[in-house]
Amino acid sequence: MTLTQEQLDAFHADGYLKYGQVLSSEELDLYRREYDAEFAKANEHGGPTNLAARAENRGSNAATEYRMLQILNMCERNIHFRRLVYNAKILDVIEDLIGPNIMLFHDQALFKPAHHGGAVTWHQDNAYWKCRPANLVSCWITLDDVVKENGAMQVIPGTQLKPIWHEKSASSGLLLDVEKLVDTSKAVVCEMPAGHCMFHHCQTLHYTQPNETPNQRRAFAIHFMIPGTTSEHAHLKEMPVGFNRPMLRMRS
Ligand SMILES: O=C(O)CCC(=O)C(=O)O
Repeated sequence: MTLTQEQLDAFHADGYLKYGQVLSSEELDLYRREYDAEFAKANEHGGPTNLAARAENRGSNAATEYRMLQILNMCERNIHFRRLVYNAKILDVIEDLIGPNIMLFHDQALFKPAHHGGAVTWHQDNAYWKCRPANLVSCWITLDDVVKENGAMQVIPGTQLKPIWHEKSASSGLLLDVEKLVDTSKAVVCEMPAGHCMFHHCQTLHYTQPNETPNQRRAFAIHFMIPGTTSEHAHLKEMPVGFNRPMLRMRS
């Protein structure tokens, strides 16, 4: 066991765990360099996805004024990020949370540039993923110091216990912000230095605010599942092991 009983109980009660440092300063330098290089490459080839452009309920200039940039599956394009999804310190915690056999669901780099970083609106991950069993756990790693103002992760403790209905936009089919269903006075802000991480359950309601500060906010999320997990998107068939969904740890 890597987690203390207190940490385990806290995760099961609250649906998240602010953990601590996972990257040394040398690793941090490396990942920052590689992250920036991948975004530079993506910019040369049509640009990373701008999630802010999809935030329909944030006003019509969201796409031009705000950028919440995403590169999905860094592990497919960069050997260093491929290694990071196998990081033993992280997998030890994941093993305590979901068991000894661990598969990658996906990873993503989530970049809020300075001054114009877009929000990630309140949501439960599994409203998008529709996985069963709904026991996936994410590790969210900071590559910059994160405070509320530049987009630290905010969570509502205890919300992992119940899925909530996420309404879809009639025009685009995209899920809408569920802020109106959320008691945001209960939000906990996970401010952390660079190189630290927090874990959250796939039903924990979470949010990051727009970044209008002069400081960029680089983060990397790894989403873990157990083998045999199905998704409504895959017609409830088991998601197969593959290059983009490797087994990361097998003990039985
Ligand atoms: O990085 C962000 O701003 C949000 C990340 C997120 O929603 C997630 O990792 O599930």
